[in-house]
Amino acid sequence: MKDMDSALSVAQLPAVVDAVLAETQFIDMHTHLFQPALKGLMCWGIDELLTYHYCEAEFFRSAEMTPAEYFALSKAERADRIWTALFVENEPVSEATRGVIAVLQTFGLNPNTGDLRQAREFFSGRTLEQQIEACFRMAGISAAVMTNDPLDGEEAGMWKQGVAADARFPAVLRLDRVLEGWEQNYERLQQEGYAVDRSCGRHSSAELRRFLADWAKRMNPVYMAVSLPDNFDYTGDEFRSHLLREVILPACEELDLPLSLMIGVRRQVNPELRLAGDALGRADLRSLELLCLEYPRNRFLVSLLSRENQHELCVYARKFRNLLPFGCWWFLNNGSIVEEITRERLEMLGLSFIPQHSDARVLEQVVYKWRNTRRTLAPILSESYRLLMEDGRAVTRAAIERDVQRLFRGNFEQFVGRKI
Ligand code: RAT
Ligand code: ZN
Repeated sequence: MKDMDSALSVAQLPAVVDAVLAETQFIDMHTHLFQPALKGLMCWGIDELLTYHYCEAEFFRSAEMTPAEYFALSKAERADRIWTALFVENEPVSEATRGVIAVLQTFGLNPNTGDLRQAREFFSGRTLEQQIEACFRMAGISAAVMTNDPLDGEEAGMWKQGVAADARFPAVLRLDRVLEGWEQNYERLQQEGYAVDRSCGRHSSAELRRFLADWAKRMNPVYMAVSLPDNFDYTGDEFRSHLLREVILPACEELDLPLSLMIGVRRQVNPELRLAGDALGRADLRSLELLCLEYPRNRFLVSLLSRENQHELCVYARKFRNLLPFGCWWFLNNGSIVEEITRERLEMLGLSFIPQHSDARVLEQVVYKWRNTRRTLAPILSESYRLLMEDGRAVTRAAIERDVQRLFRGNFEQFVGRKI
């Protein structure tokens, strides 16, 4: 028998699982990174890493400075303040701050320094292309799926001039400004030649579908996406339910695109903190149930922000094959919680889910975020195979490879109907 096909012993499991996780190129199916052709949108380098809003939220807990004072500073000054408060005057033990240390170490930079001179010098000597190549290689990813907003003036302008596809960065048509900000945005659509009105009646809905079809043609997205609040209620007669029913779901069906629903965010509970000012709440998943039931020809990629919703999500995924749970999103992306959620999903769904996405906003974050994911996942997978072996099944390296491929590539590719 070949090595790949021979049954592993329990003692061999951890090393084989580690190796397979390390060798498999993952698809990062939700990020806020941008392909280089979308000039100036990709964030990278030490100042961006330090001013990541996950770090900013922690900064305001440790520093005297008010948010207003902080946001009046330049980006480099903000990064300096965060470095001093969270990395010099404290040990950076949180997930987000430890991530910065991991990035510095990966690029051979001193993580114990009092200032950012060495790091700044290093990053300013790199090109974006070099950095993409290095980060993808070190993160073990082959693609980072973008988040593309057709109503962001700067980004939309570039798409309209034509952006050549970049296989490393598949696009996603993000609909928050359409679905959550209709009142503020419908006039923009009018200016662009779509005959929509405020109440989005019948003719207007058709025009909005035309808008989505035009953008889908431009971006060739792998899915459409929207984030929704904890109190999202599809069962009632909310305006956003009307838009979903009349516009978004029919458009997704017609264009054969899944819809990603990220539910549970409470935007701007503390507006002073800007991007760091959002919180979360537990959602009522009856709305999700209804969507999956009423739209069997639509496919839903779903991530929920509340830890308390995770078990229910698994139960719903067992009822509806058009629902694919993904990732441990934002406030859930911490080792202890990822571990709990992933165990639960493996126990309830087998291999039919996507364990994680990075949500990276800064290029180098893919390095530490995927390192953390592999580190957390390795013992969980080993333990699942150990139990399986104890219960009588022979497990081979080839089987583990097939499973890891499915979790981190195959499930996504199959759901979006495209090879990435
Ligand atoms: O995780 C984040 O960075 C959040 O600010 C959000 O962008 C969230 O991931 C989202 O996609 O809405
Ligand atoms: Zn995101």
